[in-house]
Amino acid sequence: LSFVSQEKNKQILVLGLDGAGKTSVLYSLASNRVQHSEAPTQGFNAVCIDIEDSQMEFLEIGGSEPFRSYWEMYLSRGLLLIFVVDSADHNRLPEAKKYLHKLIGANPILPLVVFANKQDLETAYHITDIHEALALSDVGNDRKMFLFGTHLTQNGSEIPSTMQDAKDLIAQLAAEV
Ligand code: G3D
Ligand code: MG
Repeated sequence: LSFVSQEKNKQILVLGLDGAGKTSVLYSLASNRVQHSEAPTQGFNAVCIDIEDSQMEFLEIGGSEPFRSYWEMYLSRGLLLIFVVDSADHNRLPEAKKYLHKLIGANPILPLVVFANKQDLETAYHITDIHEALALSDVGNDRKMFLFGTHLTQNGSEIPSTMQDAKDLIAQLAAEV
């Protein structure tokens, strides 16, 4: 596993606070089956996913404090940013918002795909509330921005249709860049 990208590969950044579900989302997108992560990501996690004719490299950077300084460094070579939030982690939404806006502030055009994850949890905020909590109306007029409500529950089951839709959209966005 390497996070050094070949030039023709398209690198997609997967960021968000620790525990949001980044690794689970990534594994599930790769296999089209729900697959939860087994352990918190230490540092980096790179996964190559074949979509249509191209191979895309998804790079997750650990969301815990020591790794956050790397986020901005990788922004310049990212094709698009996937930001994952735990919709039920109400206390940390302000923190997620702060980091998201720091990231997008550093790049005014990078397309943004937000996964409001863990929609299966009873206390999860609806995506309209996530939209507001993350101040997504402030992401800029020149930026493409998409918000998906996602949930990963039964290990091994087919990924939910919103996840498949998100995957198709990501492929389309990456092809346009
Ligand atoms: P991260 O990579 O962003 O740090 P992980 O997050 O993918 O490691 O997931 C953190 C925890 O959230 C994991 O549980 C994982 O199974 C769980 N999780 C991920 N997505 C969902 C979801 O949509 N719904 C629910 N209910 N849980 C989810 P553990 O128990 O291993 O910490
Ligand atoms: Mg992880």
